Amino acid sequence: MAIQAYVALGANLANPTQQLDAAVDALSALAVGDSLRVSSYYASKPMGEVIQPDYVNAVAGFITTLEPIELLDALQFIEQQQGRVRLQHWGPRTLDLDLLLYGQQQISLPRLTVPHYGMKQRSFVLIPLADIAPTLTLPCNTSLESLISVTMRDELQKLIE
Ligand code: ROI
Repeated sequence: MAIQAYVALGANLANPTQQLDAAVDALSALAVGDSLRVSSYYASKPMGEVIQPDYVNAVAGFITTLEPIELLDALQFIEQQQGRVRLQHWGPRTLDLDLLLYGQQQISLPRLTVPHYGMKQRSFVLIPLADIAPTLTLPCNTSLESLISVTMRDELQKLIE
């Protein structure tokens, strides 16, 4: 089965833009044909209480034949290849790859919750997602467009088209 998946990318250490470029290269190997689409890159202020550098965020979408857990394993492998170490919960990282959506499936496993639990509130996920999937509807039947508020646009700064 070929499924449309969306992945959020985030980095705030060790040249974040380069981290995202390398991650996009690695993700293209998971995509069927030339199905990979990547949003603009955005600078965003860190969410959460931890004092840390600003993030660079983006979203990638692609068609994949991997099962959800296989895809999660592949994403975690890419994170590790790019030197991710988990120092602190909600702390800085070289690369974070979160599986946002896997077709219209709702998945609840010990290692994996899809749709991603925080995505509906996060400007740095919704706005890049809308770059590549403006008419998307989530599995809960909510349109992506209806989740994006005007103020969310002010929270992000577009870096690269
Ligand atoms: N804040 C921003 N702006 N972008 C992220 O990708 C991000 N990721 C996180 C936490 C620490 C919650 N904050 C973030 O994991």
